Amino acid sequence: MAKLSGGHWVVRVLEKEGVKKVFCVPGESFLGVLDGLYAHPDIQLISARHEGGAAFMAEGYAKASGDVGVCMATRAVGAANLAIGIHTAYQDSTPLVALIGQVERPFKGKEAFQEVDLAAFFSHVCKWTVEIDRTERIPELLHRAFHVARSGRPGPVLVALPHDMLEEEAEWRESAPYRVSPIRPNRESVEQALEHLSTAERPLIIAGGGVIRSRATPLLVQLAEILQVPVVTAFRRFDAFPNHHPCYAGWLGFGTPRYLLDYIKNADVVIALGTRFSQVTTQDYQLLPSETRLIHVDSSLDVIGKVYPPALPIVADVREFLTDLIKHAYPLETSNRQRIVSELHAKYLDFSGTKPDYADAYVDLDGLMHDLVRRLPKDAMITNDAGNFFGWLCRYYRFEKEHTYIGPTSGAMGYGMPAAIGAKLAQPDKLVVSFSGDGGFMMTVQEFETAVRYQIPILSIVVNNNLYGTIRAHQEKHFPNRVIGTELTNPDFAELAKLLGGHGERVRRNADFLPALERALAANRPSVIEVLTNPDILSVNHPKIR
Ligand SMILES: Cc1ncc(C[n+]2csc(CCOP(=O)(O)OP(=O)(O)O)c2C)c(N)n1
Ligand SMILES: [Mg+2]
Repeated sequence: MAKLSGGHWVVRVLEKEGVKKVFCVPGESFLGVLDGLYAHPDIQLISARHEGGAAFMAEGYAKASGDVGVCMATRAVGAANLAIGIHTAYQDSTPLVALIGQVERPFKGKEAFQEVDLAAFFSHVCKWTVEIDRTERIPELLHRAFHVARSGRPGPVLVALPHDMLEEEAEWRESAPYRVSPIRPNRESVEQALEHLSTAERPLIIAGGGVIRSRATPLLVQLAEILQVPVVTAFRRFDAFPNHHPCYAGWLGFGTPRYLLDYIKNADVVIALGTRFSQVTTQDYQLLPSETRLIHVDSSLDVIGKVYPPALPIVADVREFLTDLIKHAYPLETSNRQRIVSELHAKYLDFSGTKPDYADAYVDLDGLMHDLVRRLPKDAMITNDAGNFFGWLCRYYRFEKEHTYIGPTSGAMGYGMPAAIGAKLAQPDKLVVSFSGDGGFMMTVQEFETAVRYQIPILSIVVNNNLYGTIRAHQEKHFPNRVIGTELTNPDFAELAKLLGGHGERVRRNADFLPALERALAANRPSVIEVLTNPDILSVNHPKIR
């Protein structure tokens, strides 16, 4: 039997799990794994400039590919930097395996160089954490890490790998990944759900991440059409349902319009598909009154009842559930429902309709969205940071196709551009565009160099108002005339992009945006379009300054 070092065992397991990309900042504590990757050129290593960027790349890659994302970092210092991406994967239910080099086994407990108990440190933001202490156990525990990351409600798993174990040799034994079949609902639950839905006066479907993950959107479209039920998407899950479809009623999040909240308050039956009912989706847990009959379908037992006690809890994969439900569903006498569906969709169209509001002294974001919605191909993938600029994207962009949106429900700034790098690696044929503010872009700007080095042609739109605008808006509302800590100065982002080896454009007025976009698209390399906007306009609902 051939002997292999621990580092090479790790890479063998990655290969068996079908891993194609690994994102890291290298460290001496996991040299053994890096050496294993050297011997496996089929797995591409992307070496980033900060572990936060590497983690966001892996998370965006996982969302865009439907596979498990893998990132690596070194001991406490690298792991601490990685934490923001791990937390994002946790809140976003994204399957992620983080491999962290750990101090040598004989030195443990002595507060060795960069020592921290990694498994304990990350236990609150991971589905599972484990430190592997014997080379022989690498296949068993690492396959399990992948299984835990992708099963039930997916999420991050942290695997700590002691430095010396990665260099110790042991005899290789064959191992294989295991996959659990998606959970089917029982027949009785499906019949009851259908009964509730069919007899409802004012029904509603809330589509969450579980719809996207299980690739169930086409089935959901069918169901909504047969039973004429309006569909809303959960926070930052816009692409769970085509936004131009006549059954689409809008989205839940910051700034959800009144017409939708009013309808939901009076809905008698709500069917929630693959959503954990986050604070933002539920409008601070105020969304559903106690009288609502809730049917909650989720692949995880833990999610059910966490926020709202359901009248009918169903632990099942969303796609399996919809497949079974549709088999039994029959068209109803639906004139009343048709009216509801078309009224809500008309209100959504009205709310999200763009206008060619162009300005000369700065870039008007309404006008910017008007141009973007028309120019970007429908299958372009969009990622974003947290920030005030997001209000415009959220309100006006129409996600018409599946798998076109990748956004953090964790609200992490700095996410957009590295997540776009990960998404582009997963979907090289698609145009991938990130949206950031000046504050968020600067948090992970160094990853633009990573995109240049690996020739990953993403496009980053940076909305510059020289402010941490969101916080400034909160400040002005809650503590008027007491502005502190929210003013920024910035470099010329277009020049910065060029210095880093990419393409850069700086746009000062709306008329110049589309030509700049065309040049950036034609450049076919990492590009930044900096958009200079008016710092006085701090909300999508702000009366404009002309
Ligand atoms: C990592 C992280 N740090 C802090 C925050 C809090 N926060 C939310 S939005 C925001 C300001 C964003 O500024 P910018 O990116 O310039 O966008 P703008 O709001 O100006 O459009 C801050 C600091 C956060 N969401 N994420
Ligand atoms: Mg800003």
